[in-house]
Amino acid sequence: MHIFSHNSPEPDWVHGHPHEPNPAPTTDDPTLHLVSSQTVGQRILLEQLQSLPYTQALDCYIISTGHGTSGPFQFGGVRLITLLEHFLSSDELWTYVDVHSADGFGARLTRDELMNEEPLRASLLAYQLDGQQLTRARGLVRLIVPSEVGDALRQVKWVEKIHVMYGP
Ligand SMILES: Nc1nc2c(c(=O)[nH]1)N[C@H]1C(S)=C(S)[C@@H](COP(=O)(O)O)O[C@H]1N2
Ligand SMILES: [Mo]
Repeated sequence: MHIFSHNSPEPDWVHGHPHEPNPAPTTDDPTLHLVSSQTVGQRILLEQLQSLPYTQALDCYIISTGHGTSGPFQFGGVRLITLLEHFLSSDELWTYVDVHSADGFGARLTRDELMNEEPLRASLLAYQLDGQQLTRARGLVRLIVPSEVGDALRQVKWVEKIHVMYGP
């Protein structure tokens, strides 16, 4: 059981990712933690994710600078904005989220970008890959940002914590 600080410093990955992708998750548990300074933290089980509206992202590529491109993949899961709207009250004035993985990786997404995505190119918390359950080894639960086609730095495997942030 992890205790997450509400006032954590800037994550290292905000300034770039010098390292090679990690090959394996650090735990087997796909449970997510939604953390915000304005509400009580919430655990989100895989079954809860699966009960929210299902969305697909077609023609996704994982583009690695080090070891080439893989895909196209069809990922399935829950839109990140859908999850946030479901678990946060509608009067919360959050402005961005930091999505952290169990191995210390992560990506930042703004509310503006999440609200303005095309439905079939939307950022997902993915638990399916090409119609099959995504395995833990392949990243379950994985953040997929279809619009990112540069270096895979937003395609976060093993999402563990979504930190809701306020202000600029
Ligand atoms: N949790 C986590 N996610 C990650 C990384 C990582 O090290 N840890 N590396 C990123 C990088 S640099 C790449 S290239 C891709 C590799 O994805 P793949 O293992 O599906 O090919 O994952 C991205 N997501
Ligand atoms: Mo990479």
